[in-house]
Amino acid sequence: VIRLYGYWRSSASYRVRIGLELKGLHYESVPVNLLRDGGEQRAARYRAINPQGLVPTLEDGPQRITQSLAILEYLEETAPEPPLLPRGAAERARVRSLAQVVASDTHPLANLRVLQYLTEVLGRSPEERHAWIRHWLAQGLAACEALLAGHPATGRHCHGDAPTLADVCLVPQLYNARRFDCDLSGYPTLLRIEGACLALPAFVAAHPSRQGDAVAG
Ligand SMILES: N[C@@H](CCC(=O)N[C@@H](CS)C(=O)NCC(=O)O)C(=O)O
Repeated sequence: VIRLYGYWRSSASYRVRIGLELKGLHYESVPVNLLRDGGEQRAARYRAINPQGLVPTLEDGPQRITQSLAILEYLEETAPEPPLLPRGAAERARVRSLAQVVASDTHPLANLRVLQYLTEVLGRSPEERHAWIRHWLAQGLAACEALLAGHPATGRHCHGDAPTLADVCLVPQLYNARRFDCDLSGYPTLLRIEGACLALPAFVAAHPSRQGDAVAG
């Protein structure tokens, strides 16, 4: 049994759901409510599963894996079809670097705990919090646009005509940027690729709005 501890609106959880769906793997969702009672992810019960106190965590039988990219690489190795990485070393590096622009350098800066620290500990206003989010998301998305637009390896998707780990990271990041009202008009390539992804059933099934713990509004 594969079990995914996650939260409907968490973009790192969303990445893993897309990967599981693309590979056609059946899994059980275990919701961890990031907002209830100061965050279930921080409670001792969940920290026993993931000491970092973050979602997602994947359990595959006796294996327990944290960090969405490590989980996705694990899925790639244990369920290689359809592949989410291209074949050549340089091509794989391109896909991984696109994924890491999002996962390492963009998403962490607008993560819940960072935003809570800005407002609750440093006393920043909601406007300053918003400016922070928009600034860092725009930097990350602009970098993705520059890396993808006009690159010969960019196709219908970030790399060629099938989704890879780069698409798996990009689509949740765009969802996240919309939540925070970011202006996306400067990223036509990203929007085109997002459109191609959202036409695929795996991306539809993994969408936050389709999760059992989703809250309206
Ligand atoms: N690098 C981690 C990031 C995990 C992460 O930051 N998860 C967020 C949700 S997207 C979280 O659990 N936030 C809870 C918090 O900040 O307290 C990964 O890719 O799995």
